[in-house]
Amino acid sequence: MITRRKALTTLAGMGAIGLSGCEQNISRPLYASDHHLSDYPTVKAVQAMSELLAQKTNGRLSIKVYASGQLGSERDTLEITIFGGLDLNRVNAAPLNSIAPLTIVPCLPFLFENEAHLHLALDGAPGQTVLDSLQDHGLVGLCYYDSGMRSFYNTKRPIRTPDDMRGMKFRVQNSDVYVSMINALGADATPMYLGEVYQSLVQGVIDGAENNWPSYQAGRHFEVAQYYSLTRHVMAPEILVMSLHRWRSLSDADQTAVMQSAKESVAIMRKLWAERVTRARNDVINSGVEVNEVDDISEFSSLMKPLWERKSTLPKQKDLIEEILDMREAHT
Ligand code: GTR
Repeated sequence: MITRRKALTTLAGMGAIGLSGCEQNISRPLYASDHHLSDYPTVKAVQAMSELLAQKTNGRLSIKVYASGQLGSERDTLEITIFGGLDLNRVNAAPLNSIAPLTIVPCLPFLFENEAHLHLALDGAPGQTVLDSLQDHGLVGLCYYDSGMRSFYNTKRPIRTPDDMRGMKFRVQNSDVYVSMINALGADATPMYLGEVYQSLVQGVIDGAENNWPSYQAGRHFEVAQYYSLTRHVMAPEILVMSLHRWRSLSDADQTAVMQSAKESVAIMRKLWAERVTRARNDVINSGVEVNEVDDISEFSSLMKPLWERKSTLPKQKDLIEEILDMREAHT
């Protein structure tokens, strides 16, 4: 496992940070972290952003992505990004929950009706409100990337009702929302870094986890957990953040170039994402995984709804939820 100390030593070796954590070298590319392997759409999207950025700045600015979690877990690398040791970080919204409370909203189960609703909300005012809120926490929210719909998978049996989950241990991301969600369904939650899930499934430390098709496939979890049940309970997006510390060191023109390149990479990512979902789904189904639909999803959603109240007590969170719910009608 990559410890925070090891990640910091690596970054110091790269010249990203001095031993004091201060900026040493500004004539290098921007450094970005991503948990996923180098062929994953999020990594490719940031690489595409790098090309756009280089075009806009005559090659002065570009991005080097450290993929495959080389620099550590999303939570650890976020801390490093906040203090300025890393420039960019592509993470899921979930590990931001304990840092910036508005990021809890897009992680709420069954908030988005479908992809069209999600895009409308994230591309519109609610999405911008969440991105803007990151500045109070040492980060600049650049853009969202798609992360599809998360569903449960496990080593034991198909999940058709919450009762089927009883007694099982599910790995979740490091977020209270996810822990509460699993507990509300009557199962046990084990927060864990994604990189440890495969081995934990093999060893029986956990019985299952939840994720979208591409992550279920990319992490090879489908080889061990052969039941994938389409609950589609969460559509928490990926977020590309920049260290506020680094952002402030850029000229206005360079800030604009970074922001525009990030926004332009979103369309590229959406195309890559759609292709990857299709490929991952086909690969997984062809490998013999048992995939099942859930007849009555309200059995799940009704248990998870009380969690909205408990996890979003701030007026700003409540307003955001209302705004997003109002968009449900608008997209039809
Ligand atoms: C993936 C997401 C990762 C990470 C992962 C997880 O879908 O792309 O950023 O959040 O899920 O479950 O840890």
